[in-house]
Amino acid sequence: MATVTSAAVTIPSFTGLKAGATPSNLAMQRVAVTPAAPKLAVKASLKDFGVAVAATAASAMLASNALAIEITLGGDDGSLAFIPQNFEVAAGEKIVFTNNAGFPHNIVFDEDEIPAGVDASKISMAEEDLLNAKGETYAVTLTEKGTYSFYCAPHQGAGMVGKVTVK
Ligand SMILES: [Cu+2]
Repeated sequence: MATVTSAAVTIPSFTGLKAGATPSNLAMQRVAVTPAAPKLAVKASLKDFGVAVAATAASAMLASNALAIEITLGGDDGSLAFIPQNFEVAAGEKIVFTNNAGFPHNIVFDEDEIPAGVDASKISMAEEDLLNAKGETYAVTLTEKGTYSFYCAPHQGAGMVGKVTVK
């Protein structure tokens, strides 16, 4: 567990991506169980293991070719929000939304605020589908560059909206 976690969270740090991203489905499932761990683990692993671990993680990343960023649904303070609310990803990078607090949540892309030619229904959860338990995830990969707005259907009125820029 410790080995997988430190390797997983070292990768985004090494590549300059945001803390919380992980390289594989396996690692993502483990991270989802402990959503508070990644940022701390990134600092600790780099400090403790330094360049050797980063180099190993980079090799694993190239082999798996699966970057990912994790977005938390609902703050520990009870806030109804995507955390972070605004973020950037590379085209083709997996975005994993992880249920944390204040659920049920879901992720619906606004058909009027996504790049032309992108089908909102193919990247969104259905409005009636909900993440009902802590640690549940919804993953989406965006390949068209541009800005995408999305919201949580149950909490849109409470301001649970977000924006991702695909570069
Ligand atoms: Cu919500």
